[in-house]
Parts: sequence; C-alpha cells; structure tokens
Amino acid sequence: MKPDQFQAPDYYNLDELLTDEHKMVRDATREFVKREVSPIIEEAAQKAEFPKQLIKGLAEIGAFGPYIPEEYGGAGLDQISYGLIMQEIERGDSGIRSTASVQSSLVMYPIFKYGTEEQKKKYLPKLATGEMIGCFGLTEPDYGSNPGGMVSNFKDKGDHYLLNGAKMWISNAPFADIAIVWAKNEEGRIHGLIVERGMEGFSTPETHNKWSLRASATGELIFDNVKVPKENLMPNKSGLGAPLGCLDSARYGIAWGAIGAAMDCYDTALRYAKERIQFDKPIGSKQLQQKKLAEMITEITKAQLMAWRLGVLRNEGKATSAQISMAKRNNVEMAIKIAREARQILGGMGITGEYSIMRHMMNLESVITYEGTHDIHLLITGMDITGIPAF
Ligand code: TGC
Ligand code: FAD
Repeated sequence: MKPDQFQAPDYYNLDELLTDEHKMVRDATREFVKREVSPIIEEAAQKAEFPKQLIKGLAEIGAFGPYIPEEYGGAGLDQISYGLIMQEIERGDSGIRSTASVQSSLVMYPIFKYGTEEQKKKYLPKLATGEMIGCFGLTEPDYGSNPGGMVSNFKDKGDHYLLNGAKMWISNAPFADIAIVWAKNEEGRIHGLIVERGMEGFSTPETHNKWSLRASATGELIFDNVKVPKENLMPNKSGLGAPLGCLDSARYGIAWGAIGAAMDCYDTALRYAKERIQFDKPIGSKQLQQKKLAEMITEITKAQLMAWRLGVLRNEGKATSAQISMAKRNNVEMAIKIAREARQILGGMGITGEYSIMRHMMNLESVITYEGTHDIHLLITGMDITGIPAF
C-alpha cells in the first residue's frame, strides 16, 4: 500500500468552530491512524483479520468510551470530540471504527446508562483500557430491521436467568469478553443482560466470506440454556427503547465516521488526478474529473456542517433520534457515492490494494446497512415529518 499522505480537507474553515481540545483530540487520533493503522490495514483486510494489536493504542487515544466520565475510566470528552475520533479512525478503516463504536456506544454506554453501580465499576474501567472487549447482540436471523420481534428469551429460575436464542451479524463477537444481549423476559419485555465468555452454553462462531468490513470480526452469539447470574441484568431501562437509545449514540458516531472515509477517498483521488498524465496532461485538468472532485468537496463540506451542528445539539442534550437518523443516512450515502466516483478517477489502479478507496467502498456497504439500513432511516424521517409510521 502507498505511504499515507493524507491531508484533511477543510473547505469552509470548520477548524474555527472547534475548541483547542477538539483539535488536540482530533490531531492525536489522526497521528495514531497514520502511524499505527495505515501501515497494516490493507494486509489485515486482505487476510480478513481484525488487527488486535491496535486495541491498546485505541484505548490510549480515548477511543473506548470518549464521553464516559473519567471516574469510570472514560475520557470525559464532549460529543464533538467523540465524533472527531470516529471520523479519524474511519479515515483509516470503517472496521476499526466499528470496534471503537461498539465498545463505546453499544457496550460502555448501556452499562453506564442502564447498569448498576457494581456493573459500572466491574466492567467500565476494563473496557476503557481495552483489557476487556465487548459486543452488542440485537439483530437475530429473522429480526434485523424489526428488532422488536426478537425471539431470544430468558426465564427466571430463582437464583439465575436461563437464556436461549441466537444473534447474528455481531461485530467483535468472535473475540469479545462480554456481550450486551437483548432478550425478552416471560412477559415479552426486552431487557439487556451482560453475558460473559466462558458461561456454559454460550458460543460465538465467526462469520466468514465477507467482502466488506474484512478487518472487523463478525460473528453469531448462540445461547443454549445459558445460566446468567441475576446481577448481570441491567435494571435501569427496559423495552425496545433501551437498545435503540444506544443506537442513537452509535449512529451519531457513524455520521462523523463516514466523513472520514469520504475525506480519505477524496484526498487520494485529488492527489492522483493532479499526478496522473493522460493525453499529455494531468487528468485533473479535464472538466469531467474536476466535476467529480468539486462535487465531492461540496458534499463533504455539507456533511461536516451537519455533523458539527448535530454534535452541538447533542452537547446541549437537544438532538432527536430522527435528526441522528438523517445525519447517519445522508453522510453514509455521501461517503459511498464519493468512494465510487473516487475509484473511477484512479482507473484500474482504483481496484487495487495500493490505494484505500476500494476497501472504503466495500466497507461502506456494511455501514449503509448496519445501525439501521438506508431505507429504515428514510422511514424514520418520514415518520418524524408526517407522524405516520410506514415501517
Ligand atoms: P417503535 O414502536 O417506533 O419504538 C419502540 C420504543 O422505542 C422508542 N424509540 C427509541 N428510543 C430511543 N432511541 C431511538 N432511536 C428510538 N426509536 C424508537 C420508542 O419511543 C418506543 O418507546 P416506548 O417507550 O413507547 O416503548 O418501534 P418499532 O418496532 O416500530 O421500530 C422502529 C424502528 C424500525 C425505527 C426500529 O426498530 C429500528 O431502528 N430498526 C433498525 C434496527 C437497527 O438499527 N439495528 C441495529 C443493530 S446494532 C448494529 O447494527 C451495530 S453495527 C455496529 C458496528 O459495527 O459499528
Ligand atoms: P432486513 O431487515 O432483512 O432488510 C432487508 C432489506 O429490506 C433492507 O434493504 C431494508 O432496508 C428493507 N426493509 C426492511 N424493513 C423494511 C420496511 N419496513 N420497509 C421498507 N423496506 C424495508 N447487529 C447487531 O445487533 N450488532 C452488531 O454488532 C452488528 N454488526 C453488524 C456488522 C455487519 C458487518 C453487518 C453487515 C451487520 C451488523 N449488524 C449488527 C446487523 C445490522 O444491524 C442488520 O444487518 C441491519 O439492521 C439490517 O437487518 P437485516 O440484515 O436483517 O436486513
């Protein structure tokens, strides 16, 4: 793979909207990605292996629980810093950002929000340092976009719960130490349980043959009469709103993350267009290529403004779930379109692992599907403006 020459586009001087802390966090993450992620990511993706050696460094830059308070081991940062961390990591690879998103928003966040003090003390500090890795089990084989229909269930057996069911498409599952599992009790109410690796009847087979997110490990969670201690139920919220509340946080991070992938594709294509000579001139001198690049920087700039404004709303506690859906949907589609256009600017070279574009493009096919598909987010906007659910 070519050396990482990334230069971040900032067409509207958005740096002026960031605090010194935001810029420090962003620059430290950018430096980490250049130093640790870029040199190894192509090989990891080709081999379809999650590069576990990155875990310690990700923890050190605060990527695990950026906004979780410091008393629980988090970095205590605001929502814009969290977004910028996701942007920079996904600039390197969506699969690495996935691991950070899941750990922060889908594992640490529910423990922090819905867990007991004992659960917070037991798990959060180890999750923040990467000593422990978590995963989030909501999707089931027959219930993807409609998680409320889930059939995974647990029964009260006096001194423990007995958990049965299966989850699929679970990021980090093959190596996670704990799983946040959403299942129904005997009354059909959804609750979150913390299931630990090693509990009898709990297995996590890996999902192979993915053409997307190859540097992220995906798997199933299988529960065959797993005895879960009663103290592992998170008591402070139940119902579908509990897992969906975690998704708000993760979807917000993806709205920023997708900008990172788009920036990398744009930056690569711009450099290539200025260097590549055809018909005795750089291809960047041709109007057709300039149109592609001009439209890319326009869309990236719009997405940056949207993400920043959403971050301000989240810092003020005012962002709605529907606003988050709009940003996730818009920014991921923006990124996938830019990846496709950027790939064309590189011609044949665009399909090789010499450049990051094709990897980003394939990764974004997962990103546009997980955390709510592109269609589901459109329906969430539709419901928000009409008041009529069309699911
Ligand atoms: P609905 O009746 O609308 O809502 C049920 C309850 O949930 C509340 N609610 C929310 N609460 C917090 N945040 C949100 N975003 C919420 N959306 C809804 C709602 O108010 C209600 O509460 P209550 O108290 O009245 O019961 O539910 P529905 O069954 O009609 O479904 C709505 C729909 C389709 C929007 C929802 O099911 C949905 O978002 N589906 C998409 C599923 C999804 O996103 N799955 C993601 C799985 S995790 C994942 O992909 C991780 S990838 C990680 C990585 O690698 O980065
Ligand atoms: P389906 O729900 O079957 O949807 C298929 C198609 O139908 C889509 O185009 C969808 O938009 C459309 N559709 C569905 N309902 C409607 C409707 N009402 N109206 C119109 N169109 C509709 N899940 C987790 O719980 N944890 C994870 O860590 C996790 N990681 C993932 C990692 C990867 C790499 C992938 C690919 C997925 C992951 N997922 C995870 C699962 C992901 O959230 C689901 O794939 C996603 O929610 C869609 O579910 P589905 O694949 O079952 O598609």
